[in-house]
Amino acid sequence: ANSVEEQKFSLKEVLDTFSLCLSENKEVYIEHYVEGWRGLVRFMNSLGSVFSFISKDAVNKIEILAKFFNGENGTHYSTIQSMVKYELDNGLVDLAKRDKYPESGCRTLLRLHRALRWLELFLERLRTSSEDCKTSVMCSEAYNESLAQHHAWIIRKAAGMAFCVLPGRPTFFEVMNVGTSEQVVSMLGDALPLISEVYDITEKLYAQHELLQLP
Ligand code: 1PW
Repeated sequence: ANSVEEQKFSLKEVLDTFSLCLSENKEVYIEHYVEGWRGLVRFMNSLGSVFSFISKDAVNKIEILAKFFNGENGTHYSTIQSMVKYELDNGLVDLAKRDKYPESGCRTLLRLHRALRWLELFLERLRTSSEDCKTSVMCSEAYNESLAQHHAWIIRKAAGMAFCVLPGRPTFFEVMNVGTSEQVVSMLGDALPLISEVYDITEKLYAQHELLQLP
């Protein structure tokens, strides 16, 4: 990204990307999902270097999905629905343990999907928080309620340390580059239902196909 783009960065644009994810018949476009994640990564990186260990894994997952999407079987990776069907029909998913397909689209997207729940819970806390609320507390509460359950002890430890040095609520709102705190709150109010819908649709799809515990 050049500096002009960096200047333009606003969390609103990032969250808007997630609203492009849904097709008319409620399928989730992988292209926009991945694009939304790229924006979130830029956001995390702007929070400081402690977050780069967190964003590094997200970047890795984004690149795996982008490779599928741009690859020779890319048409099958147009939506999460088509990806699940294609990979399952062709036996391209390790269901019990990581083996022949350690980096299937399905298991890779599941990691981002779980992290999206964290984001949703965290942003919801931010939205309803008062001025003296601590971002570190909101962030770790959201984490413990969601993603932490899927992480090994060592990762939970490292994540907890990163949360501790999160900037305070005023700085955090500034980094979002949305405007006044009232504007942030209203933007979050608009964006969260969309993120939550994308999350719910993906969750249902994965549950239907018994993919929620993919190794
Ligand atoms: C303040 C903004 C908040 C955005 C939250 C999204 C970030 C989610 C990334 C957490 C990554 C922590 C370190 C990596 C852990 C991986 O082991 C784990 N990956 C994820 C995304 O949870 C599981 O992936 P793996 O090891 O099964 O390939």
